[in-house]
Amino acid sequence: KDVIPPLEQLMVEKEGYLQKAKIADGGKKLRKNWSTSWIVLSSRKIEFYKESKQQAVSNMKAGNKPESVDLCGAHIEWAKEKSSRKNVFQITTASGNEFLLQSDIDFIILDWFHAIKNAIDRLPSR
Ligand code: I3S
Repeated sequence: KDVIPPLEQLMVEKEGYLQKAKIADGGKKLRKNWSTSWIVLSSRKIEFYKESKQQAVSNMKAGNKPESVDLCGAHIEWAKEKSSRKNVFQITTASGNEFLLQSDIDFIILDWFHAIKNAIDRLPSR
């Protein structure tokens, strides 16, 4: 029998391109490597797609899953000191994954910061 996921989990709140660098995995530091990522925010998670949305859809058909970030218990903060780039913030997950997100365009990064912060604040902190 198929399990139908709750509607709220399917609702995309925001999506678009940002620069992304994963800098830690499970608390273990990683070498910073910026790349463009298609970011999809829904109420409980963020998904990072490596390619364009169109590419992502065909990748998904091939059974490839995007990198998914559980926002429950996550933190978001501006991270000026973590990069020479402007407009960088960091998301740290409860599992110790750390991501930097960046855009040169001020209003774009501000919109993302507030959208993700609101999503985190609405969730139980665990
Ligand atoms: O924090 P870092 O180590 O200065 O970050 C830079 C490096 O990740 C660099 O790559 P290499 O480790 O291969 O040299 C990147 O090209 C830079 O973009 C990183 O610095 P910024 O300031 O752009 O985050």
